[in-house]
Amino acid sequence: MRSTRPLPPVAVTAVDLVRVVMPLVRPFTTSFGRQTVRTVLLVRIRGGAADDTEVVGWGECVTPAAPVYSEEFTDGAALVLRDHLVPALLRDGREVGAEHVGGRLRHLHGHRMARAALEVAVLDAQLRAVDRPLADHLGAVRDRVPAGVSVGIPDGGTDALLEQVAGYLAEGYLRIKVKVEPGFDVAPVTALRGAFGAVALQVDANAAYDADAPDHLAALDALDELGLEMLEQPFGPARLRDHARHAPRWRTPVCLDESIHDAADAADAIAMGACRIVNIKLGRVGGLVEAVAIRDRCQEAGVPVWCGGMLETGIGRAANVALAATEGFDLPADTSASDRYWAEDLTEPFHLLDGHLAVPTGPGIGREPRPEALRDAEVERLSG
Ligand code: OSB
Ligand code: MG
Repeated sequence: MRSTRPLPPVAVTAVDLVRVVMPLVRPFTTSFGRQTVRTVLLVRIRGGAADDTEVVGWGECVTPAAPVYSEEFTDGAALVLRDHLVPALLRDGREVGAEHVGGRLRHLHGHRMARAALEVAVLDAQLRAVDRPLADHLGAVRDRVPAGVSVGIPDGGTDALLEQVAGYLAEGYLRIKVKVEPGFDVAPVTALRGAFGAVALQVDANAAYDADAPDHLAALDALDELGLEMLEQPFGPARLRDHARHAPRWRTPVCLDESIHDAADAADAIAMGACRIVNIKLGRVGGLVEAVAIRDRCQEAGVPVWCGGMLETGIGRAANVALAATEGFDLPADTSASDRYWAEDLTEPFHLLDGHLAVPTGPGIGREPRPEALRDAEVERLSG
């Protein structure tokens, strides 16, 4: 990270897992399934700052309830945090900094979303202890980030999609991302182009297409005619060669999401010609350190990046918005306003102002759960 001033560690007294059930304002359907609620897993770090004052830090684990987007899922994340990640973090003493999440956990494989939640919680506590905002720590170059919106496959088909997109455009979102799958792709996206003209439009297939199925390829070729900003993750996460095989035929840049777990993946994908844009989600890649490393690797290669989302509450979104405020994140992010997801966010809400979200200015991530929202939440104490 860019910060020049090193952060003092925090003396951890407790790590808690807090689960909160949050109903979405509307179902969110992708090629991998339909979600109506999010069971949000929060990591809360409690500890002492250098001057012995109490500090608390928060991180959101972005796992879905089931292993549908990647191998990770919420119950698995809770177990690996409890039995492996937190014990490894505290093994060599209770004085902990965010860099230890990379160091002391290096021998453990995978579980990047769980790891990221722990990293952000530790960093949040450290930053609060010195009264410094995360965006400053990351070297933010803007105080607001351009916001896009990711629109699920609606129960009501194309008509419902047109209505939802009209609403989001009226609210001021700067670009629209539509979820597609075989059978719901060319027709609805053509209808959107017809209805809304030259709006910034892109699609996300969440790996639903088969690179050897002629009907799937015909649909992707037809989407390529629609002037999209990008085509996100048409093929499987491990299918870099499939992306490299088909991408050169398309004018539309391919953006990879599920395929990119670290900076080396990004370098490989770019070198192979598998993508021309990278979606960076700090959960998917194991935290902010790796997210920034991917950004740097993409910048060296002249590949644009943008900040993706996983239907976060205000806790996760606060970290995303700080990341999206840094150099290189010039494309609109999947960081929408709180009311796109929740009737009531867990934190003070994020609002859309002139198509942008304001970067939090408070210490740490700049957001914390409202006490009422946590009152009935389940808490599992991991240590201390
Ligand atoms: O592929 O970008 C994705 C949500 C859950 C899982 C995967 C994805 C998404 C989104 C939502 O597109 C983005 C958001 O948080 O608004
Ligand atoms: Mg995606």
